Amino acid sequence: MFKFSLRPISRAASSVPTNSLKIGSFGAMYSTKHSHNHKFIVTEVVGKVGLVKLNRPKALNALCNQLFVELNESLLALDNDPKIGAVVLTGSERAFAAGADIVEMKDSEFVKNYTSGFLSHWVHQFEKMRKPVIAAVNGFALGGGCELAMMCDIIYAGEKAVFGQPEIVIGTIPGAGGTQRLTKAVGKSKAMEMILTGSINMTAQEAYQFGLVSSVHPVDKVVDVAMETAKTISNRSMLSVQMAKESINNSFEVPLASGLKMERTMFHSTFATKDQKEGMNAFAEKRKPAYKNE
Ligand code: CO8
Repeated sequence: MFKFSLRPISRAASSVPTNSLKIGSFGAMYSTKHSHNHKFIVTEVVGKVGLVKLNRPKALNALCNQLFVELNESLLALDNDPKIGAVVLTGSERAFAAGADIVEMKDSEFVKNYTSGFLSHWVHQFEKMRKPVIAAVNGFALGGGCELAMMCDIIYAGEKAVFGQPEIVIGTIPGAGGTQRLTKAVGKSKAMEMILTGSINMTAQEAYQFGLVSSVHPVDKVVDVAMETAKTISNRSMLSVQMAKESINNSFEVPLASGLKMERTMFHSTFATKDQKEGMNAFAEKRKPAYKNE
């Protein structure tokens, strides 16, 4: 069974001092306060934003077990860090992720998959994330890579991004949300077409037209855009952000009346926070709110 230990980013970072680090060719130098290098991911903290980059270039960021162990470790640390408001997840310009590692899983058997809960422990941390995660997708987002992007709360695409669920080509089907989240995002007909043919041909523009991604940007700008959105979110009340995220995600789980009821209860709850008082008083006093996440 998969296990990972929590290593706070800030503590781990002290052994890897980085003043200024350019990741890929984003076109921007990010000042970093913290940095923690794993084998297959690179994590930075920029202000209140955690930036996690998948870093397995030779295999187009194919999602192997070790990569997911590291990703989960990093996400857990960021989710538990009170100084972090949002997370950006990205890959390289060539690939966000080309899917689960086919070589690693090709000899796996049903009994082992079933008893070990294969995949569920990979995605568990994502599904528990309280803080928003924004995907900045360049290049291939295929199979588990497309599913990983769809686990995020917002997706931005670089103009050469390609989305697809090609599992059917290799004799299997999507296993981490492709048949569910993709269908909800793009509708039945498009999801059927993508999943049943396995074609790797949904362009960034098409993904935008179908509502899979929020917007499309030049390749070297998409991470900057994601970082900017993450920064904006990080300056809101974290309480309100997390309640809003929870309420939106709840809409996928429950009938409308239940969703509206939960939303209203959450809305009422915000009036128990100091941040609500601060936000509304700041508006009335024509100043910027200074949230304390209380
Ligand atoms: N697994 C393992 N290795 C991969 C993968 C992969 N998914 N994708 C690419 N690679 C490796 C290639 O084997 C190659 O390695 P090497 O240089 O050692 O031969 C290297 O990456 C570069 O790939 P290519 O030479 O093939 O590069 P091309 O530009 O010619 O083609 C493609 C790029 C089109 C992306 C092609 O590599 C491809 O089709 N890859 C497989 C895509 C795929 O089928 N993905 C779905 C996998 S199944 C899956 O994801 C199930 C989801 C389970 C849930 C996951 C949890 C989130």
